[in-house]
Amino acid sequence: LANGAERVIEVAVGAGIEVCFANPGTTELPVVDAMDSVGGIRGVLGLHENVCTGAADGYGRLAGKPALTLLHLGPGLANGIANLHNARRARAPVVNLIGEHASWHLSADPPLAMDIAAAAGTVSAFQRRVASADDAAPAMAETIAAAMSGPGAVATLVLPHDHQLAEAAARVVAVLPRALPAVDGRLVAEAASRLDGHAALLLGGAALHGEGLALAGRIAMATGATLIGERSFARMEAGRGLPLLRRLPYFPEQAQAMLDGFAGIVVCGTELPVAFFGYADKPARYLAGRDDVTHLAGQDGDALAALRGLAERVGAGRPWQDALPIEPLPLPVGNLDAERIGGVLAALLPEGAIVALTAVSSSAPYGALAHRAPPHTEIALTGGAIGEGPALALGAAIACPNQKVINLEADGSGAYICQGLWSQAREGLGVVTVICANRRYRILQMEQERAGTRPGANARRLTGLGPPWLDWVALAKGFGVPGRRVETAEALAEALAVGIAEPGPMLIEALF
Ligand SMILES: Cc1ncc(C[n+]2csc(CCOP(=O)(O)OP(=O)(O)O)c2C)c(N)n1
Repeated sequence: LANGAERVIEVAVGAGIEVCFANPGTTELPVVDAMDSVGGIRGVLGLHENVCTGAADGYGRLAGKPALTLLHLGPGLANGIANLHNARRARAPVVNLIGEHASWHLSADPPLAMDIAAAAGTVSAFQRRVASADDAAPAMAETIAAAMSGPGAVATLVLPHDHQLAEAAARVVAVLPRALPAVDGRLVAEAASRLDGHAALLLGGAALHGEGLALAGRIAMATGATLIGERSFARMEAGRGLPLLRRLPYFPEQAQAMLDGFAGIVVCGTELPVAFFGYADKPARYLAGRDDVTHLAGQDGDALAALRGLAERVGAGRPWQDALPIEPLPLPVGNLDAERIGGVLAALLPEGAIVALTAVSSSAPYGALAHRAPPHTEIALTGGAIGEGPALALGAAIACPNQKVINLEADGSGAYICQGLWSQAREGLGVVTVICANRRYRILQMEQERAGTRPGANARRLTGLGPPWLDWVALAKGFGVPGRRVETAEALAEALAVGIAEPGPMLIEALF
């Protein structure tokens, strides 16, 4: 005999789920106990719900199957929403288990009661409330299926406490994800006719790694088209020998200029590119008004099938080969800046590493060099909600235990979620966090400079991060992670080599 919570865990384990990033409360304790009585799930405690949800995002992107999150009622879910938003944008498969008050107690309006459905609705492609203990297993099966449908989705199950505890009949349930929509053959033909040496293939989603990227490389070799990667990508492979992707710039006039340079654009695995923000005097929808654009597959489409069709159509045979041999990168020297940080990382990166690229204004120089580093995987901030790096890295390291994870993080962003370091230490994960410590919200100051506003006292105080200055080595130590502060490229290289060699986590404060 089993209770509702145990049925939920049984279904999860049966579907191949192995990890639960949790921050439980009283209403989730039956699920916690069920993880022990049923077995098969590794519980990972996050000291803030955004650690749990960001880790589930990173895990889902790399494992290709969902992790669970276990969050306490509406307030716990609310704390995790920013990174569920990033997960939704990444099309990462995530299954949220949200405890709820006993169904008979809810009408008493106890202090933690909140409109869970409203909160879940902003980030979930699917949500369901368990109606009885017997409903727990089928509800869980539907939720997992929703998370695994299409490229992946955030799906949420709300579990009233009484239904978790009540005895539940054994039921045979099937997890039946929805398949990806079929590719339109006419679009494939149209796309094939557009691609030549003046055209570009703008890629996102599954087109940025593995088979998708290899197919894109073959298509580029066959047609001469330039490959471009979407800006806020979920998972991308880069490095020597892999197809070279140009990266779409952040600022709209630069992105527009890049895309305007091509006659004929095929978009596959992502939506038509738009600016991060709308500025009255700047471009916003980069491909609007053009008649030489084919949207072959969107972010919920079957990018792989589309590329397979396209490769066949253009007669793509030869795999990608770089036009010129790529020399290993030299190690930069001198005082640190974003360029030198990117240079040191690209030069020392071990093959097969995973780089969580969340350093906002300091990430771009690394991106420009990534093609010259050994082959590796990058995961980025998809939804622009900062404060995800250490959590993404946590999830990535659990999904890929044999790969080194390096989180290139900014100090402002890292301060949202520094307790993620504690979970890295507790789980003994090989994560190196490099904090690009420019001691300000630099991107906001850049935006102000671009807007031509003269910063007053408030503007300076609200975009500067000190005094007091954050002491990242002390913060890391407090969370159980050894740290070093460096101010030169030479010292960064030395510290990074140590971090890469050590099995456990390490933090490097790169001050500039
Ligand atoms: C959840 C969330 N809160 C606030 C913002 C607004 N915001 C965007 S960038 C930024 C500061 C970035 O500073 P930092 O992380 O230090 O990176 P830098 O710009 O210095 O490279 C802020 C506050 C956001 N994007 N997401």
